[in-house]
Amino acid sequence: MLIKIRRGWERSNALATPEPIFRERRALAKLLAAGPILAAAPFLLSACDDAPKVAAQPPEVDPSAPLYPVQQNRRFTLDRPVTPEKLATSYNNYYEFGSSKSIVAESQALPLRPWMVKIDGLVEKPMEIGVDELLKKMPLEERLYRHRCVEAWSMDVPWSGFALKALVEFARPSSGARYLKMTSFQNPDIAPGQKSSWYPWPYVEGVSLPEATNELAFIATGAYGKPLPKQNGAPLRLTLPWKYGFKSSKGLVQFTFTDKRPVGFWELIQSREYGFWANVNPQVAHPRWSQATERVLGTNGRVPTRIYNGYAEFVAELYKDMKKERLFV
Ligand SMILES: Nc1nc2c(c(=O)[nH]1)N[C@H]1C(S)=C(S)[C@@H](COP(=O)(O)O)O[C@H]1N2
Ligand SMILES: [Mo]
Repeated sequence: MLIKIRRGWERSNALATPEPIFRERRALAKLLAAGPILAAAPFLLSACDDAPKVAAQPPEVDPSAPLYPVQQNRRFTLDRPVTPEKLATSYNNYYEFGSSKSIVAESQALPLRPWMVKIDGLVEKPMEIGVDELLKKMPLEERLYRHRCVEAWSMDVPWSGFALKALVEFARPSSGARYLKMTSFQNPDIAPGQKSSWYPWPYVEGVSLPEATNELAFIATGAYGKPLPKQNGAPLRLTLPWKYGFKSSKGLVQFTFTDKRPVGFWELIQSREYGFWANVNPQVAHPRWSQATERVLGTNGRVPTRIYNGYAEFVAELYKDMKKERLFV
């Protein structure tokens, strides 16, 4: 008898939107659709029993929760398993909340609403738009992407969100725009890392316009079939899977179209080690370590790193006439 054994990536596809999550989210969507009174009902009821007569605090509900899960776009899939959710959402880089990998607790202080997004610079009409309004206008989908940190670890994540290209089209840049600069939130009152004036806050990153409109460039608004956790960059997080992870900014509040190449947060600190292009290349070592291999979160041992992190067919064309640029730092 022929027994079909599922390959690793098929299993990971199934894992991307597990059925229990589907059901849970649908139930929540119904509850929220019933209006604020019903949604708050479980908490009101608890005031009628013998519990202390202090109004119970309802848990913070992300108003975007009913949007998820979204349909997976199978053009973007993986040849290795999805990283366990627990790992991808607890091993983080988010210097606003500290320089260790454990910033989950600290990042919960970030208020997600109201969250205003500025679109400005060389555009037809500068604007400011609330994130929920923006989400309504963007075509949400799920994509499975690799993520390769410049520190030589990697993970594989089912992101939800929209193509950065859709936001560029919505912004209607003028003909002089050549770069897109993206700025993260600044609020030292809640982000302890931002109290250190040694860092050039806020976190800034940028891409060329051809990169921004490449189909791979993505804004993550969710992960694992749910709204994005704060520690992973909610409510808006850039995802550029062919570049080192520091290019994928979290907590975005501003998209500025410009004719000048933006200088990134890490580039400003140490341009010898962190450049503008920062494309993944196993043959170009970081000044202090090799980039030939990577540690995949949740596995033992190391695997070879791939040129453009495995996405050469999507992006190599972008750089064919740029031999003089430092493309891989
Ligand atoms: N605003 C902001 N964005 C950021 C960072 C940061 O410190 N601040 N770290 C970057 C780095 S180095 C990496 S590897 C990824 C980590 O994303 P993760 O925590 O979801 O794995 O976020 C990137 N985006
Ligand atoms: Mo990173």
